[in-house]
Amino acid sequence: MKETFLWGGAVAAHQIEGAWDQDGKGVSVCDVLTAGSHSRAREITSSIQEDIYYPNHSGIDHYHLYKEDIALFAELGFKTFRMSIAWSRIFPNGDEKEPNEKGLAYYDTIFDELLKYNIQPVVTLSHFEMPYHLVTAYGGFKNRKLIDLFVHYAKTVINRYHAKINHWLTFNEINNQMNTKSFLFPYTNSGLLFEPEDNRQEIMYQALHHELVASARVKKFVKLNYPSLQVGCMIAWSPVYPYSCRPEDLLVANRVMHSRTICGDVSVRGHYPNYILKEWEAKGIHVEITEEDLSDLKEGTVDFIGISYYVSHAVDSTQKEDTTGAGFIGSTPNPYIKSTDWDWPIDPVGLRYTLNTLYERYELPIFIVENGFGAVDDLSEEVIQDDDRIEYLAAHISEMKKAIEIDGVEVIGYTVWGCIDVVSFTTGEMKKRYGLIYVDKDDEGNGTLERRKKKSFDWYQQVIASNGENI
Ligand code: BGP
Repeated sequence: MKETFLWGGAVAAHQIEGAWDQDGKGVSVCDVLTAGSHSRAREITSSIQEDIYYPNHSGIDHYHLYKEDIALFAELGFKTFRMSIAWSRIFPNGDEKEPNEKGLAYYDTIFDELLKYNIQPVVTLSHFEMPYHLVTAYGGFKNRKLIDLFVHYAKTVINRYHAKINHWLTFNEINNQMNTKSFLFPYTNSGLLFEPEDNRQEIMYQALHHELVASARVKKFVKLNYPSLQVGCMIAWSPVYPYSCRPEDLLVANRVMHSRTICGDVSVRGHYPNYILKEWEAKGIHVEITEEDLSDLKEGTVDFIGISYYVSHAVDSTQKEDTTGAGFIGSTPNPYIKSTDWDWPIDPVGLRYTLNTLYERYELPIFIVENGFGAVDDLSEEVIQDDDRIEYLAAHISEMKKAIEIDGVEVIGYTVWGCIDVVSFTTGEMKKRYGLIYVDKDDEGNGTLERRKKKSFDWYQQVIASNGENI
């Protein structure tokens, strides 16, 4: 492992900061989301209602407790910390000309605190978050105007922080908005709310196109003004396996993988691949793409690929129903792997496979910016004995090392998702914990917010100190 390898942790603004309405921040799409659970989906309320508990309003109060949190990250030995900027702190409604200085100053404070410990911040510009006003007034990213609004926001923060941040990611898990089975991803990724009569796929592809163009324009801006900075895309990359060696299973698996590869193909190669153009033609989907868009995509290709990796899926071409809840026809439980309590398949070898397929396809550096284990912590001992989390992380890191050392894949960093307990994105729960650091807060918002090191804290500290030798 190279000495420059970026070990660290990852979070997103809306899942940790709290202080949802302080210092001029506007309402973000996550601020109107209720709490859900494994079996009950989160809901959107069209306005903030007093008698409802909104988990993202308070997060883990990192907004005020950042010094304590960053000191713990420093103790872990983090080389990097992946975080996001809440767009609604900088432009409360999203369409103002002038930014909110208090929001900008807040992130200066955070970056300076990280840099004090030589922790390099990696910033996601939009991690499932945009000002809610952009949904109600513009309909989210299906509206072409969002490209300019996003680029204006991006230029504002890049101009302000370019000397402090080297690695930038544009949209978190940009491909996940294609999950139209769930309302949550299209809503938080792209600000989309659907009417029953809507052609969801057409709207979704149009919004995705606007995001890909916005992302490319940001990269073009950086290339021109700050050429030493690195801009990456961020893709949720869960591999899809054929359930059997039946050739039809392989074809279905390949087709389902298109929902991952399309974003990589456009962001890295700078143009739409034929398979998607053919799919649109066959389905009668019309996506409005201008000549300028095409040249922006071509000129704004990314420097590296950021991925989140949690799970893998398997598809069986004879199945007509989704039996796993993974969101596509034919997906079926894989008998060779176990799952978490939230039914997320655990597949470390799939990470090695993913890194290989990505590198063979794109030959660009890969940054694993999310990987982690969501579970209920057992509080019966003074130090939380989260051996399952250690086992999960150790297995994935070990497969990543094989990809680097045996297969020759270029991986530049690894950040544990939710290195400190955060509000779960899909469920809004606190009890689905990923942290190496426990936060005393429950699903109703009660708790002292005290931070406690789990057993995995000491373990990961050793992993980093030995540069991945002691796993
Ligand atoms: C990814 C998101 C994160 C994060 C993670 C775990 O999709 O980028 O924001 O939350 O998944 O998901 P959850 O919190 O629902 O367990």
